[in-house]
Amino acid sequence: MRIVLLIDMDYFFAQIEERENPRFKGKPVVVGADPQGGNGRGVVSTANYEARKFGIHSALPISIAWRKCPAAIFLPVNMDLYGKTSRKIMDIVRNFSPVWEIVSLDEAYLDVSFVKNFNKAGELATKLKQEIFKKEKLTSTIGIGPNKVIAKMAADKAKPNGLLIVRPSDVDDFLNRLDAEELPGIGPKTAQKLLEMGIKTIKDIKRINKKDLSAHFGKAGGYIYERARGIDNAPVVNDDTIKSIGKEYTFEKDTRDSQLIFEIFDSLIFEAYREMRKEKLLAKTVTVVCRYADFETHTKGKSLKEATMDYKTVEKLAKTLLLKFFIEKPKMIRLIGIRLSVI
Ligand code: TTP
Ligand code: MG
Ligand code: MG
Repeated sequence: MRIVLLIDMDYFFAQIEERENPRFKGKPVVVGADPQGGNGRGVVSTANYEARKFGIHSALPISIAWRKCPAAIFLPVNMDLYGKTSRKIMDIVRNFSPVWEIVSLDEAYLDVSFVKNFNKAGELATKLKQEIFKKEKLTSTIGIGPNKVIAKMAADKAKPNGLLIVRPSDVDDFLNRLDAEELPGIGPKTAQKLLEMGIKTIKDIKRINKKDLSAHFGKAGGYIYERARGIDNAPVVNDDTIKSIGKEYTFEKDTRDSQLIFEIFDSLIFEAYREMRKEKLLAKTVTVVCRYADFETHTKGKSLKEATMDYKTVEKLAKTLLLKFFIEKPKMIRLIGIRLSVI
């Protein structure tokens, strides 16, 4: 059984502005393009909940936001500050599970299956919310479910400053009470098409078979079919794990036998290369690791000018790096490894 957690910061850009300027609290705040007295041409990045009461939301033309609430506090986007704050938050988030996936500046998934039950996951979530609030003075919302889609939907329902746990046994009830367009992947266009088919709720979607959904919506139809039933097998994966591939080998006996070492190394390069190919990735950086008999461990890496999938190029660079270890220290070798990374 999987337990997936989704954390999303509340009205992120606007909340940071409130934190920096406490006098904004309780007033409508809109972060985005310059409204220019109603003639501005850009859009709203986000608005705090007070401003949302006036119908102001992300992506709304700033001129319309101005008309809806000219008295709101309109602020420009301070991306440096939001980026810095995001990095600090994500440093906290990553400490709560080894399996994390950052989705955007204010949003991340954690696979917390290791806690074994949903109550414990809830306790972990409360701690995470508290730690972010203590260190960054910002509120967040967390959704917990048996997969990413349910976790995301739970967070959407619990906003702001909330925590909602949807246990596997609650999934059907949870979904049956929602409208079709609340299912991630169903945008306004798809929702409109569904409405024309007489489908308004997620419960209604389940009346249509997979073939018909696919006929209407192509590949998305299959996802809609599964998600309406609470099925989503997508793993929580961080970019680092997927974007680099490493292979290593520990010798049965510590050795300096160059023939043996380079023979093993050949097969490590080949295996890593083959996996890169399978993932359709290009190698940009080659890193070689060497652990000596006394466990002293060193790595040497070098980036190519351009990412490549040319075997000879990768092999040549990897072997040059390994050779350096050989020359540098006359110690016995315990382990060698190679890592190919896309950046
Ligand atoms: P969201 O998490 O979608 O929204 P939010 O944090 O402002 O509000 P909520 O409480 O509903 O989560 O987006 C995070 C930030 O990304 C948001 O503060 C501003 C930025 N953003 C844009 O600049 N444009 C957009 O269209 C959206 C959706 C977000
Ligand atoms: Mg948010
Ligand atoms: Mg978000």
